Amino acid sequence: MEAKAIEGPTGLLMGLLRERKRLLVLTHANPDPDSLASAMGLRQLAEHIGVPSTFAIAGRIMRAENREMVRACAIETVCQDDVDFDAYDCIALVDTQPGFGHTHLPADRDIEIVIDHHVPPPSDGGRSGGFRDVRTEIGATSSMVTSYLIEADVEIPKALATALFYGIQTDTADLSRNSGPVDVQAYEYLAPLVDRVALRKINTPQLTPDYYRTLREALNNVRIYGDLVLCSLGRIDAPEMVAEVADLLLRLEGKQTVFCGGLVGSTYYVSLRTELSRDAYDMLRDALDGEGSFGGHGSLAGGCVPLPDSEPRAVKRFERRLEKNILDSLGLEGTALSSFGGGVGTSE
Ligand SMILES: [Mn+2]
Repeated sequence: MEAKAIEGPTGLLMGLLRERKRLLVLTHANPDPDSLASAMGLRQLAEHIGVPSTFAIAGRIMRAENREMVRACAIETVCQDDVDFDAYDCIALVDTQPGFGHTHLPADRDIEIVIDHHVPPPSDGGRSGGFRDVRTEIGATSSMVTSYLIEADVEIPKALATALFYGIQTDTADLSRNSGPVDVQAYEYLAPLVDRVALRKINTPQLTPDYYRTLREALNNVRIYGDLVLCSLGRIDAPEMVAEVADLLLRLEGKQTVFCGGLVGSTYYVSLRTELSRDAYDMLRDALDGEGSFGGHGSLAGGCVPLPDSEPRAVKRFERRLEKNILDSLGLEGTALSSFGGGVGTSE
């Protein structure tokens, strides 16, 4: 009996993969659960077709949850610097697109497969070709990859189901934000396949003393203006920490917007969370005022600015400028400054 032809993006992607010998899967420099799971899922699809593949990452996986995910789901990665790109006749990019600042790609190679849910950058440098599936109405790339696997009738092992499920969970806050029907369908399909014990371990990993030291530092440096919370983490090991602390501070009673920043090497990372009706992307663009690169939508945004001088005084100057831009853009100039302990001055 002849197999039913698969239509839409899944059919196109499978058609392309069938004509390739070896696939290299890449993502952005600081892989998050959605990107890790998407890469793993795409490799499963390639394997189903008989195409061997490799997943390479340019940065490091730092966040404790993500490291536990890599361990618990047995996600195989290699360092992108060690990859011989000529050994692959097909390159895929998941959860990001050519042209994003945090995405490092080999020079002179087309990215044949692009699967993502972020708003495209102003230019991709003419580098994507072949298969491009970018749908901004979808909450997680993992949902898109799951839909390919469902349509292609590929078996999803426990570890992969757990990874994809966690990818959707983290990018959509359990389907509570930025999500649509494709996310719901994938989430419900995966739910019975998930390794619940592994998932709990990923959600509550062991944390290092450094983590608590950074957190203490962060909490000592909270600056509150009205319903806005600003927090400077100083020098940190992992960019993910700014997002994590931002999430934590957004839960502070009566607060609606959080900006959190920290220095990794000589790059200043910022993370923004808001419950206001204004788009987080627009707010971060105003705050950075033309510096660095950034992305986001809805209630979340993040970005980074390479600093020419990362000496403490220069960083302080940069933070003061950022703070002024944020206060200006939110109309909070002159508002009293306070911390957890009460008033400590004004913004002027
Ligand atoms: Mn994502």
